[in-house]
Amino acid sequence: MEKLIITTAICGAEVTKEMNPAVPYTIEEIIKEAKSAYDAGAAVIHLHVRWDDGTPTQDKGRFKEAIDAIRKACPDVIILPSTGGAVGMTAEERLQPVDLKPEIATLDCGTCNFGGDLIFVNTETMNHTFAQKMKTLGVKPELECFEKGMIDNALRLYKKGLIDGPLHFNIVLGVNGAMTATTRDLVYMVESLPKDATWCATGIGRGAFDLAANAIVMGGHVRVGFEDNLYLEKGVLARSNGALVEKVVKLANILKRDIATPEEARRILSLRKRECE
Ligand code: KMH
Ligand code: ZN
Repeated sequence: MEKLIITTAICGAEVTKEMNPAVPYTIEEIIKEAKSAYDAGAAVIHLHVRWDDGTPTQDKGRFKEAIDAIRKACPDVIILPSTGGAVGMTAEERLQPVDLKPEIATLDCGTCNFGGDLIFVNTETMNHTFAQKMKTLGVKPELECFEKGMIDNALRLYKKGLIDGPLHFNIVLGVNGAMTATTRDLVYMVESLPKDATWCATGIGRGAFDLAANAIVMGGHVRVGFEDNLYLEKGVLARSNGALVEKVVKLANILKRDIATPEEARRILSLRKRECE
C-alpha cells in the first residue's frame, strides 16, 4: 500500500468563527492554520480564501497573497485551491485561482443539494468549461464527487479527452443533500472508480474520523479540516486544523500506514512541483 496522503481543508467557505473561533479568515490566520496542519503531517492544503471579515471570495489576488504566504511557511506543501468557492458564486468567479496555474485544483463533478435551500450548481457545461481551462493551463483536477452519478460525469469528461489520467478523486460523503459518510457508501464509490485512479475520502461532520479510518485501511487517502468538521470528538471543538491532522496520524499509526511527505505525495498523485504565477 502507498503511504497515506493527508489533505487539510483549513477554512472552507461556509464555516464561521461563530461555529469555531479558530476558523481562519485573515492571511495571518490562514498561514497559522496551514502551518499547524503541515507540521502535524499534512502534505496537501486545500485552500479557500476569505476577506478579513470572513466573506468567502475567489479573488485571484487574494489567492495569490495566501499562496505566497503559505509557500513561505510550508516550503514544499502541495497547495490545492478550490474552484467550488461558495454556493451561489458564478463559474467565472470560481475559476479565478486556476489562472495562477497551481499544480492541482478541485473540479466539482455535479450538482447537489447542500442543506436547506442551498444548491451547489455544477452543470455538465460548467464541468466542460472547468476541465478545458484546467487542461489548457496544465492544472491537474481533483475530481470532487459527492455521489455516484458524479463519478460517471467525471468518467465522461475523461472519455471526451477533457481530463487526462491517472485520475484523482476526492469522495466527499456526508453533505446534507448527497450520499452518507458510511462504510457502505464509501465502498460503493471506491468500487465505481477506475482501477488506476487514486482517491481521497472526506467525511463531513460526525462521520469524519470513521471515514478516515476506512480510507486508511482501504488504501485511499484522507482529508480532514475545518471545512468539513470542526470537532475533535463529540462536544470538543478542535483548537486547530493541526489537531485534526494529528488525530488522523494517530489512526494511521494504529492501522500501520506510513504518512507521505509532500514530495512522496507528488509522486503518488503524478504531480510536478511548480510555483503559482
Ligand atoms: N464550498 C462548497 C460549496 C470545492 O472546494 O471544490 C464547495 C466546495 C468544493 O468547497
Ligand atoms: Zn472546498
